[in-house]
Amino acid sequence: TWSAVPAGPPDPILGVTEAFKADKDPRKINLGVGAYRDEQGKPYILPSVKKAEELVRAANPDKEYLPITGLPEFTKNAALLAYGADSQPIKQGTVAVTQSISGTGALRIGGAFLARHYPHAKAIYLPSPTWGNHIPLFRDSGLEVRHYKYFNKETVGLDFEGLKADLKAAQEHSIVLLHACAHNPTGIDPTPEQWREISDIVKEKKLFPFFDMAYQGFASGSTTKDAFAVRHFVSEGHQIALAQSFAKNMGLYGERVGAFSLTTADPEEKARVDSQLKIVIRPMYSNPPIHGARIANAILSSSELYGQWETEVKGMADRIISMREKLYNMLQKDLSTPGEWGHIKSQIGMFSFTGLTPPQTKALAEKAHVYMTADGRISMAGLNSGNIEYFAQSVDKAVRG
Ligand code: PLP
Ligand code: TYF
Repeated sequence: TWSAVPAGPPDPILGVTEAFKADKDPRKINLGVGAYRDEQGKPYILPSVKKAEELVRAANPDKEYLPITGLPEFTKNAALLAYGADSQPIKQGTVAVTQSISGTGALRIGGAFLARHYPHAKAIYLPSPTWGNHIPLFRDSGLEVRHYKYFNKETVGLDFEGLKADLKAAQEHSIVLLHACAHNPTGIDPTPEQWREISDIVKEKKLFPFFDMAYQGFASGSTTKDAFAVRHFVSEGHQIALAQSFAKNMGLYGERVGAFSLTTADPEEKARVDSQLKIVIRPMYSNPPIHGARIANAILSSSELYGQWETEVKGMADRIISMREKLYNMLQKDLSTPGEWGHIKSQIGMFSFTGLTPPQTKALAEKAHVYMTADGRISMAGLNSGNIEYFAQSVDKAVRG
């Protein structure tokens, strides 16, 4: 029956982990997948998450099905975290929100909803480059995927002129996907001033902004600062779509906690959109998992746990920032590695786009047992004081060839 099914390629990101696992060298380092590691290189369960989980367990809750759109207290609090208590749609009760299977599931609900109900051309513009999964995800949702310029190879920075030109040339009413903060894979975000300009262009061209916020709190250490772009667009009167993930900022990766929301014109429109979100979700997976949403909600609904969580997110962000500083000093100053390495310090979030070439990343894997994606992206969280020196020396050797 399946004789005509061709073997598919491995996932470019998750495939790196496979290669890492197969390597038996004790010096090996995995900088492929974007998952936080602590100073010992171990997965990190946030103490606030542990406490929240204890609270959930102590309440001895049942395991009944959630409603189609998930745990209502959780989705209310998730929207509040993203939009802020002062936002008009929150105050007016016009945010249509549903729980989702983490950020990926939120994007997919959004893609499916737009493919079915967006009244204009079903084209979505993605930044180039973008998170690899965006492309098949939106294509499989039934949207036509297009691209806008984002990265400037020469400056290892934002190609802001290219971005503006591409958005200005985009077909009116197209959908435009924006990484809310900590752009994956480049680690380069627009400045607040640039976000204001982007918002103006999006308005002028009547584009529909779809924000992917997978790293709120993780970029700067502040959930408020990282929500700037989303909140600015909303305050400028844009209606937006928003995908939220609690994988990184709460370390709830495998629990699959997320939310998808749309801001609507009024409560009556919200009710209609809510009803159609249910109709999109019901035949996909019926209803979302309950445990992680309870944990996230225990944190978001308690001022004490919330405060602790904010400190812990900042701790993760700060450790990554200190690794950037160290790596920059080692390459630029101690080793005088050929090239300019300032971008390692200025980039933000989970990743650094190093500028290493595919042959160099291949050599790093084969000769130094250092694993990263072929585009030269490294997960900064995979570095710690125990392996950063070996990493810097290996990069130095690879660059010198
Ligand atoms: N969007 C971006 C830009 C990401 O980097 C990620 C995870 O790496 C996601 C969405 C979704 O991740 P998850 O489905 O685990 O929340
Ligand atoms: O490292 C990245 O960019 C992500 C990580 O279900 C990831 O691809 C891994 C698994 C998953 C979602 C994201």
